[in-house]
Amino acid sequence: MTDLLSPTQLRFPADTAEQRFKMLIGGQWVSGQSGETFRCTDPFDGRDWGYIPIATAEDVDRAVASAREAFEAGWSTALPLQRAQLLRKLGDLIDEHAQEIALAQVHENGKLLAEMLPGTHYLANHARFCAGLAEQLHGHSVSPSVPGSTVYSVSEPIGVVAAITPWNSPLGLLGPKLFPALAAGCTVVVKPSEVTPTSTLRLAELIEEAGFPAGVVNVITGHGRPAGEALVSHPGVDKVSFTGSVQTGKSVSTAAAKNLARVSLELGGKSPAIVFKDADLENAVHGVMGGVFAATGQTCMAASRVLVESTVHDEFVSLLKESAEALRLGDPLDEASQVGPVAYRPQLDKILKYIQIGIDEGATLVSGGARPTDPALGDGLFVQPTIFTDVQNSFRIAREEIFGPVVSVIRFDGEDEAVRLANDTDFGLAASIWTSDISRAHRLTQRLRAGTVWVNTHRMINYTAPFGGMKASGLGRELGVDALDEYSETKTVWIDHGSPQMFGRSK
Ligand code: TXE
Repeated sequence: MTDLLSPTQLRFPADTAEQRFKMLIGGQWVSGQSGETFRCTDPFDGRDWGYIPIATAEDVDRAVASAREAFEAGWSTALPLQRAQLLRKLGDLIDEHAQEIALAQVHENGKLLAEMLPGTHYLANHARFCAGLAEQLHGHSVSPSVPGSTVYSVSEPIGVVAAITPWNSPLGLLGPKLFPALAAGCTVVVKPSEVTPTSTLRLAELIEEAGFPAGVVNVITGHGRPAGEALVSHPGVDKVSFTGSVQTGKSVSTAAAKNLARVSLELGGKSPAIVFKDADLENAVHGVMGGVFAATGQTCMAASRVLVESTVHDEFVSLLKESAEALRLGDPLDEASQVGPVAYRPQLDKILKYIQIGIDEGATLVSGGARPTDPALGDGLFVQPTIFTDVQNSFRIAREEIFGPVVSVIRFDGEDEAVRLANDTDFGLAASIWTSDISRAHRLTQRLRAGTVWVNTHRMINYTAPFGGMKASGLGRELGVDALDEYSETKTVWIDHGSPQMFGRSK
């Protein structure tokens, strides 16, 4: 599909710059109570496009009230088949409109079209997977240790869900919240990142076209404050599902706790890739490159700490440097590009600041470390793939999430030291082990404190497999069958067979 069109043809037409987007509240497309807007900026060509409404606390109130009404008006008790049919239809519509949905994300955050297009078909498959889950909502039959009762549990939807999403993969990270919530019978208010709101609004049009009843899905746009904060602290919200930074995750969690709303959090990481001397080194280099430089390093599971066994350290670093320097930075619409720009200016500034911190801490800058000078990249928000060696695990560049194409290489000797360094982090999202020793692989998967452990791969994810973090990387699990639990409450039913009551009628 894409190879028929050149990057120039794929750029947004000029009139998109003036497009006025609306929010979806209770089945109505609205501009918001204040009428105020903000703009999106394409990180490759720097062009401002679109006017996006800034939701006020009143807009949030209306969205939550609409979600509650839709929940009670029938969505929570709709037949599983009805919910499944709508999710399947949505999956088909996403496939049909894959190119425009992928393009909207590329213009929002600069991710490669070559990654976003398959990512959009994956999103469609994820919707269909959750359609299947809608028809698999089971309870349990219980055998109580008391006589004369039949006891069973049923799964019921939690209620109104607030879904707060970040900018690095706006729809790829919304699907894991939205689809299982809808499958479970919840209604949803989505607040996408202010950096990437339009792809979510486009998805909302498809949700409407698929035939979801008004109010089942609402989208409000705006910044963390006031829109996001008003939503997560709203007493009408039963569950908050958040993906973003640790700092914001803590404040979201505190706000939700005031209403005793349930919370799940998918936060950051500082995921180690552990390369042993018995690994296929070339394969490990390619895996680490994909782990840390794909998506310009802006992924929660980035292989940002690479632990390499001393005896193969120098060979590994030289292969990594050679491969990193051969990466093609370029227009995200061009199929030949391998690394796109950073999503937005503050993130670029943050990455450059951390590179300076690494230099000041005494790490050795082996490759990259600056913005590229290639005139073909124009003013795009690019940064060179950057490799630091001689990094101590105590350095800030080894402990804090940079969220960019920056990798810290750390030496180790033997399995015990590898495990100690890998687990010596506040985070616990993911880890990868690179080895050809199957026994070692099994031993280490048990010893690593991370929600996902890969062997001889990194950054693999699929809607069938649970994903989430230990320690500061979050709370709860997304994806897989487990995701339904995040949006369900268990109700236990006791049916007495007619035994005498404790304070029964006296004879
Ligand atoms: O995140 P925020 P930002 C990390 C990454 C990045 C850093 C900052 O290290 O450099 O976070 O990114 C909404 N109440 N990750 O500033 O602030 C906000 O509008 C309710 C890791 O974008 O966490 C957006 O929709 N909502 C990560 C969302 O929260 C609030 C993905 C995320 O914003 C809010 C993104 C508030 N008080 C960033 N304040 C990952 N785990 O993949 C903000 N928001």
